[in-house]
Amino acid sequence: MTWHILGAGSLGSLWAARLFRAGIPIRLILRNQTRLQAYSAADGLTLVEQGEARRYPIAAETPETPGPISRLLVACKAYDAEPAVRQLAHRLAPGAELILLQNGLGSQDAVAACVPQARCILASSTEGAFRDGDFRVVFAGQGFTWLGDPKLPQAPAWLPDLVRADIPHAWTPDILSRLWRKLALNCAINPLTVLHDCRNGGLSDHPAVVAALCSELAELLRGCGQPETAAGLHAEVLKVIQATAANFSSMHQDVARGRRTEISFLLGHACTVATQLHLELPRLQSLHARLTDYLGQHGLPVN
Ligand code: NAD
Ligand code: KPL
Repeated sequence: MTWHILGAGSLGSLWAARLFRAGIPIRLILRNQTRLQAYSAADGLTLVEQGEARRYPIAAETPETPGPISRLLVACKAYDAEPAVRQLAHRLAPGAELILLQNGLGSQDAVAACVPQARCILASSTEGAFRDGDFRVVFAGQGFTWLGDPKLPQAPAWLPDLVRADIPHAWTPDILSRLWRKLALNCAINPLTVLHDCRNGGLSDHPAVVAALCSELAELLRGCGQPETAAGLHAEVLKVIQATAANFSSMHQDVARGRRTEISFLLGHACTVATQLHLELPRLQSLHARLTDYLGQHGLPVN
């Protein structure tokens, strides 16, 4: 069965190249005719691994191309996922499955609500990729992808495709815990690196602030029914700060490049859920307000 890949950016291209070279039928869905023409001119998608670039002539189309879609990998940013899927809703075949690669939380529910006829499988990935040219992606960091469906524990039939394509992954009955854990890590680290304009390791100079944030995030996690993630959060955040000390967080990189962040699906989502649960988390709320101000002052969207 053909995989359609919506979004030929960093992660979408990384998945596309590996599926394609494993002989699995795939088609890229690009935004419009202009992007399709640019893609044709580029003669395919280029993936750079360990300094070596290879081009893959993967078939591509636009959302307007007719034909049913049974398996859709949604590889857009969280803020683009719902509108991008909405324009394909009429093409989804009965029993269609969507794999949602978005970081954070909130976008997955929005997508599921606009295509109630489809099964939505959620993913949480620690793989790293970035674009260094049009339709050219660098595989920057080996990682792992957790996949799961909070509504249905049964694994999908296509997992062997990922084995063939050498995409490190596992099916988990508890994907929401994985997503909450990553969201909490991102909330404890990324906004502070933006506000202090520092690498992750720079947060070692602010131990009390990190500890206080972790305490509020742990309260939020307990409120969301994630007590195990809450218990180890502070220690894990310190471990990640140390292990990634030399790196700039993804949010810092977005801001430095003048790109829209996924704030609404990370810190924004955490604050929204806290309000829904009637939790008072003043440090989290104040961090959100400071980050929002900062983004606004730098001419970036605040949602
Ligand atoms: P990206 O910006 O590199 O790619 C997104 C692509 O989606 C872009 O090419 C964009 O043009 C395309 N797109 C948006 N709307 C579209 C539409 N309507 N039709 C067709 N294409 C459309 O983003 P990314 O870095 O690949 O991130 C995707 C998601 O994966 C994010 O939520 C991110 O947080 C998560 N993630 C990324 C990485 C990484 O290393 N890049 C790692 C883990 C998780
Ligand atoms: O995922 C991250 C990011 O930069 O987005 C880490 C490295 C965990 C920092 O929060």
